[in-house]
Amino acid sequence: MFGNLRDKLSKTRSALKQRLDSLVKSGKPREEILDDLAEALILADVGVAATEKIIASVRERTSKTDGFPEIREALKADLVERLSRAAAAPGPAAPAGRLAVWMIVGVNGGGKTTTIAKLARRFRDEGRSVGLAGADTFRAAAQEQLAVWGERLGLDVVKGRYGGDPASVAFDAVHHALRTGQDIVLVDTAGRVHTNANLMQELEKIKRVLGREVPGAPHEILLVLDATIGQNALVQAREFLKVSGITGLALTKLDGTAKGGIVVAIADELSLPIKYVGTGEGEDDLIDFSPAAFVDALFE
Ligand SMILES: Nc1nc2c(ncn2[C@@H]2O[C@H](COP(=O)(O)OP(=O)(O)OP(=O)(O)O)[C@@H](O)[C@H]2O)c(=O)[nH]1
Ligand SMILES: [Mg+2]
Repeated sequence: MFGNLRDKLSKTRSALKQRLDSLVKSGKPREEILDDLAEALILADVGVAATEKIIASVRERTSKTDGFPEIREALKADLVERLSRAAAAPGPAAPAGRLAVWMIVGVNGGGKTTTIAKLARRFRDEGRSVGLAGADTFRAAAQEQLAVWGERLGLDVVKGRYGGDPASVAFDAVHHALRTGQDIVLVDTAGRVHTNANLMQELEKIKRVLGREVPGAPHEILLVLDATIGQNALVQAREFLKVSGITGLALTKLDGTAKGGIVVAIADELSLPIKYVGTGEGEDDLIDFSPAAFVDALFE
């Protein structure tokens, strides 16, 4: 899994590595190294705010040395701690032996439906009975896309009518799950409706209906963010934080970007745990996020 992540992060890694390697050879004084390091982090999309904090921390940790290897180790240690703080936030209570309901939210094209397929495949392989709910009724093709995944994975999909009420699809899906003894239902949602305000209202309504029908539901609300859009992912995240009760993040398309530093920016700014990382379009391209493995994969 670690090797896989390392391969998938090759674009980010090689961009960062090039800059760090040139620092090693440069023999520059400490202050210049720290300046260059800040620039490298910003170019990797760590963002200005997080970069300033990281550099301050590296400065403190290495106050007695000029050596680049020490600075590099201090950087790695800071990143692991920074990412771990977000990862350590408490997760949702898992209802043992009862139906679990997860809602997946995020901007259109971010990777919600694909992430649902990946999660479904994983839960199915663990022996859990999984249902899918197509509560994205805004886009005509959305139901079809989920249905294709359902067929491929051999799972029931409760679909809605194009233009229909997404909350009623969620209602139908949980009742189908309760009737058939499913263990977990993954609810796909729209990434775009007529306005953002409508979308947030719609998501709140789905949430409300789920909570009314199943105690404690939704047990997890995963916000899916596309890592390739860099700092815009943060802008999108702030918008979705208007939906109350988001329990964690899934960052997608880490395989396709040279700017994996966005992971650090997101962890630093949002106090939400990064739970999953998407590393491809396939159903098994999903990794549990681990701060240490991520940082190792970046610097290996
Ligand atoms: N390379 C790569 N592509 C991904 C990943 N996750 C999703 N994609 C691709 O991104 C595109 C959009 O993914 P979807 O899952 O349809 O996104 P969505 O959020 O459901 O989009 P809407 O239904 O329009 O709101 C598809 O082409 C996916 O194959 C990933 O981790 N890596
Ligand atoms: Mg979708």
